[in-house]
Amino acid sequence: MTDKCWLSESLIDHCRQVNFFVAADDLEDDVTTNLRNEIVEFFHSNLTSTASEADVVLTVSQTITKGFLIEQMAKQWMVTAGTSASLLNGFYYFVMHYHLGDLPTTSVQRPSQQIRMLNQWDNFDGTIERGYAGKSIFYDQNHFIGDYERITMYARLMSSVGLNAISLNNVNVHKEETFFIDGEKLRRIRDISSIFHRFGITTFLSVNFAAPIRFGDLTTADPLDPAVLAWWQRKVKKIYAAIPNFGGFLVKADSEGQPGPFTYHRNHADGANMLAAALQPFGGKVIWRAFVYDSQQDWRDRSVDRARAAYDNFKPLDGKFSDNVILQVKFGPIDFQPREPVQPLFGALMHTNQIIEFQAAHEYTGHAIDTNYLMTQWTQLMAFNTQSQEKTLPLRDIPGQCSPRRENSGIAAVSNIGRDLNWTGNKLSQANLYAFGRLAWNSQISDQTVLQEWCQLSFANPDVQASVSKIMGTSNQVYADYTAPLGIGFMVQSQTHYGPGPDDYEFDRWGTYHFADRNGVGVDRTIATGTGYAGLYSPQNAAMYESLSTCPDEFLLFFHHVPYNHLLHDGKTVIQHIYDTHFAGYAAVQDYITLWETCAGKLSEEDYQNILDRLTAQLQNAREWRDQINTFFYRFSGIPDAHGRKIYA
Ligand code: GCV
Repeated sequence: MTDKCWLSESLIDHCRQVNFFVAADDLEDDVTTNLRNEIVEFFHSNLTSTASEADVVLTVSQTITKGFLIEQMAKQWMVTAGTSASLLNGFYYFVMHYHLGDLPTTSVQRPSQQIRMLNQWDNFDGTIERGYAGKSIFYDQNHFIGDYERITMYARLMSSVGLNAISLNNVNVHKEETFFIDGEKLRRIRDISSIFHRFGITTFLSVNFAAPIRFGDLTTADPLDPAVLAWWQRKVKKIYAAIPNFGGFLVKADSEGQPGPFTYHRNHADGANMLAAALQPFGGKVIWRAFVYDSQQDWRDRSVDRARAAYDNFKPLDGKFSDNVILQVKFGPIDFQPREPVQPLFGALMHTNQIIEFQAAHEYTGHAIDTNYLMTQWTQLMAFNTQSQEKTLPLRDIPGQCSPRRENSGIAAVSNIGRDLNWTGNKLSQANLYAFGRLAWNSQISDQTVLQEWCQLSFANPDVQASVSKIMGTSNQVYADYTAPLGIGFMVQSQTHYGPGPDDYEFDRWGTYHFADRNGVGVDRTIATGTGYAGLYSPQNAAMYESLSTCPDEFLLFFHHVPYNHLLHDGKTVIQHIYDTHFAGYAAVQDYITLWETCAGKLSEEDYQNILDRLTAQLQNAREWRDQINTFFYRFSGIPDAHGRKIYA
């Protein structure tokens, strides 16, 4: 049976005795109908016919503008929201926190981020790009699976944590998916979209910029050619005829082989604005990705720095995008690494709608084999002060404060779910899906608070909750320690992005180098002697990263090339830090296993074994990282471990 994740059986049992009343008057719609259905069918609770009989009264009332209000009045709880979608969010919030027992008598919940989106990287053939939890729940072998029960459960999980948008196919739009925007495929997309709609979630599609050519209708996709705009207008009209509440397009253009406006010597504002013009009459949006870089780089040429690419491409276009275009920018300048500084476009773009992009999928973060609670990293990134010249804002406030149209801003994550019965491959990775929703809704919330919530909702036994919380609480740092010392990044195997491959990328075309040699390691991105990337930040942040004395150690090798005996702020040398973290990483995973084994018999055998198997595989991975990375740097540096531990010379 499919795992219910944090909407567990014990939560459902707890809600069974609660009586609900739903009041929407003339604001009744598909979502309120679905809410009643959820109460009865999923939670097996009762719907009363009058408000006075209910324990909980759920009301749509336009007196509330955003989010929802929960109040305890005499013997009743009142949940009130301005829209049916927010009421549904409020309902799930209520049941989860009722079960947790932490509802205050009055609580106002307003979403921090307006668009709270998951990006599926699912392909029509059923594979998922960078997916580690089985095949797609939507597609298989170029067919729509039609497993509406599964899709409904996914929509429910999303809505329960306040997510409100989804894109249904990979941003790398291959041959078959190009045709999702028309014909029978569009009708099947409509069916999926209507499920999400009932849960207050808006559907988007990733589109192929060269679709007018791929459909065989035109010989060009030039965004300034009126025939191209007319083609998209016709397609968009058909889409809205089928799906009136369609959200719009997500576009990866001129990146890693995807077509885009550069082919026609046009810029990305030309490309995005053309699609935006076609969508505008229907209220649709274009979410345009800033992940544009030269993926044919020559490693010999050190003047090109991939980290600069998004900034160099998009900063000059600030203010040139239409109101219904949103630039979706990865959190860091490279690519979802275990440790990366915040992308300097954040705080520099002042006239462009923005979405911050995270990756819940574990591409560089352990493939859902190694335990990794990503929320730890996300909250650190969200708290980073961009110190922008015009406004001093942490990253979490950038979308809302720096987007000209606040409603066209937010955060997105690449989803980590697949057809595995537990959704995320590793049971513990469910926490990242839950946490992403919580972060999108409340961008101030701490990673520890969310972890406690998730543990208590997901596991009934207090010992298991405590053990999981202990393991996951340190898991993100442990993984970063043994894979990405001091922000170096990209020492993974190039084919899989899992396991050590310290030199795999060093002479490659992807622009991801660490420049380790016998004298030192790291990328000089300073203004004084390097690529100048550090200078893309606000003056305060640029100065902080530029100077060895103020650059945080966790990003030292991202910004500087230093000798192995360079001293970190704690007085340790770089080489000793590398050895220590790699030995400690392995030891930490050993401790995880010892702790986990004390949980045997205290949760379902399936979940126990799933987690044990993953931890066992993680230990093997941590061992490889420890020995290969330590040996790699020992061979270059010739410096022995100060503690005489085994390094395979
Ligand atoms: C969808 C990285 C991944 C690619 C991914 C790309 C992107 O390069 O390795 O699989 O493609 O990011 O975000 O577009």
